[in-house]
Amino acid sequence: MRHFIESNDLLGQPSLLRKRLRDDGYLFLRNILPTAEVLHVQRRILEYCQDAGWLRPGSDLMEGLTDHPPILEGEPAWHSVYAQVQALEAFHRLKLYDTVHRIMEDLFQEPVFALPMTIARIAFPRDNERGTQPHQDWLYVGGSTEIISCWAPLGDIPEAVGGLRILKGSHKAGFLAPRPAPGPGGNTVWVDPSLEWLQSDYRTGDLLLFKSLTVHAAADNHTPDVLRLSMDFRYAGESHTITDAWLKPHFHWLGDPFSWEVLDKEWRDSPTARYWERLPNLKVKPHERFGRG
Ligand SMILES: O=C(O)CCC(=O)C(=O)O
Repeated sequence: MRHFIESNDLLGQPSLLRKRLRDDGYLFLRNILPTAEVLHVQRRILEYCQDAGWLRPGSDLMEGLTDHPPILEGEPAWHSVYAQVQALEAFHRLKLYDTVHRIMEDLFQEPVFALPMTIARIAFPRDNERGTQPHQDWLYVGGSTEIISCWAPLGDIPEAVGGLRILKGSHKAGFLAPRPAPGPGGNTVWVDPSLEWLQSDYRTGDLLLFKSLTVHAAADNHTPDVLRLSMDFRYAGESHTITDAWLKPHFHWLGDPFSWEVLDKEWRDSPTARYWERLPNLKVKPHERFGRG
């Protein structure tokens, strides 16, 4: 598997950063998110997994080792763990970190905002056939095709554990018709065999950015027992239109507890809560074909 090009050397050179994103459809940046905060979120999520009996008894919490049969996003056994993750202020705060915001302003060349819906992934080993299949985010996100997706490991993710892979240059094929597939999101698309999949090991603090039309997928987890924890969120420039579903929490279609009223009640007064209601120029339209994230 070929590795991502690291783009840290282009930080501070916005036009080169924009050109690389335009050319390759992704940017891979090391050491962007604050390590201590990422590790804090990772620890909390692993505690929820441990309380649910998903971790191997007696193992070190931060190793994230599981001997539990795989549980897929959306299954009933997953709801209560995920509701705790979604109620964590520190989890939602990570996307609002200054450094990320500044990079996005360089890319959009205007004020930017993070879409409120923020997604955590708890991907089990021994479940590769139900991993996230190749897809484009635009199917789920809608709105402007310029919206940028961000994917971040919650803790180190060695190559053997997987993470996300990117089909370099795939954004240039336009929107690809989806067809049903197993795994998160429930859809897949055609993969141009002339294009190359890229991957990397991920370290705490790394950030992978990609375009809404860039095809990406989960990389297989080759370990028998390591959970893969990650988060993904999206940014738009203020002149870009987003869809209303992305103002709501992930899995809001299930109703409570996946509503802001329930999730942010402990941190309703923090700047992380409902920041989008304070943005004067938000352009929102209905999502014509809402898919799950
Ligand atoms: O982490 C995953 O398995 C899926 C992530 C994804 O599809 C995304 O970030 O858009």
